[in-house]
Amino acid sequence: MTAKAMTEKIKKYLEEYQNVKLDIAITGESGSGKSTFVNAFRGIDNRDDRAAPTGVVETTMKPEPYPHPIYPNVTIWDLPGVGTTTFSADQYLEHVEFKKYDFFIVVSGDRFSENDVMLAQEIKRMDKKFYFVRSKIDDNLRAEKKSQRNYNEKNTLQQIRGYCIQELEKQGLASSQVFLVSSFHLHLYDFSTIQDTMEEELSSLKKYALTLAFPNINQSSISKKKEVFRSQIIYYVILSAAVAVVPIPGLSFCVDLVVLDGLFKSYLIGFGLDVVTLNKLSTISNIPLEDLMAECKCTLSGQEITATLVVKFLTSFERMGMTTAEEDYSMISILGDWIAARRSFVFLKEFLNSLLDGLFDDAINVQKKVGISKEEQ
Ligand SMILES: Nc1nc2c(ncn2[C@@H]2O[C@H](COP(=O)(O)OP(=O)(O)OP(=O)(O)O)[C@@H](O)[C@H]2O)c(=O)[nH]1
Ligand SMILES: [Mg+2]
Repeated sequence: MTAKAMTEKIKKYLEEYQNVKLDIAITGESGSGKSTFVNAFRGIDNRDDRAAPTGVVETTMKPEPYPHPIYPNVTIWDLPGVGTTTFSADQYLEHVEFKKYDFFIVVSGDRFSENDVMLAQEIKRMDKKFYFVRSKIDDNLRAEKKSQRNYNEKNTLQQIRGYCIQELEKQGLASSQVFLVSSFHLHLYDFSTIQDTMEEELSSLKKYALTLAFPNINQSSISKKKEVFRSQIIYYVILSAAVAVVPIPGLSFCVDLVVLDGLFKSYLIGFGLDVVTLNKLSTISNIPLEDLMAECKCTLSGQEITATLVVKFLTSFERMGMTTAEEDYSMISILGDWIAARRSFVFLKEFLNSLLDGLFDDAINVQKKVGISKEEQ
């Protein structure tokens, strides 16, 4: 296979991953916190222009699509609660075109209603997945803390969970799993377990979409992103080294800067380390941008990616010591068209792995800084 044919094949393969559609439907009674959950899931504050309207609003009667701001192939749908329509559960599912969703999340801010249960049963009958989310947990814990002398968060959470499961059982839905969530503090309680549970039930393409779109709330969600990026390094190395023709002053070999520029941007955005996200995070958390930047050790974090910066970064990495790998070049059996790329191939592979490690550490440190300050409030 020629280098050109190989790169075409890889581009197609990567595009398939980038374009896979994931549609998540959020439903539940009026006022249960659906729209707030939709926004939180998309990493958007309720006050953001792109946010689903929340609070005292006229309830919409049809599903509203909210594309993920970074990965528009992932859409979170804000559905009207079945109780706010005149439909029965089966009519409702037809009305919202249930077939197009990969799964449903039924949100309740209090107890799960008869409507919620009927809907879940109907979703199950249609061979679709659903998850119960009990929202506004922060409110419950706050109230409980004020009224209980021997307050214990863990016990209170267990009580709420037990109560929800019991209620669902009473209404005919045995062995349901209920996730306790605060849409204002996704890093607390059960939100991260939702990711693990959903992933188990998705195909590898859709799992990929969910991993990238899932908010960066803790070490696990960020680490999953790193693994997704890492699994694709080899393809980007081939893309940027196989047919690279641009000699770069200061670098001992050629690479395709356009490919690397795009890749670096996608890493920064994925880890929440791009300029826009860090600025937003600073505003929401009330932590000065300089303090967030102080958590970042990687030269690229919080920077506008430009060709100049990419070259600067590559040359500094090469200068730092890629000398010992020289002998390893002979190990790579790349023939014909590929000969010219051997050096850049080895370098880029090591470089991208190291970059991901650095960005991962920065993302965790920024997250810790923001997470801790949220809990202190
Ligand atoms: N404390 C707390 N408040 C929440 C949470 N989720 C939602 N709320 C509040 O609950 C109220 C209703 O939230 P919405 O997201 O508008 O609820 P909805 O289900 O979309 O309501 P409708 O569109 O009218 O059906 C708002 O004032 C939210 O701020 C949460 O996790 N914690
Ligand atoms: Mg709403």
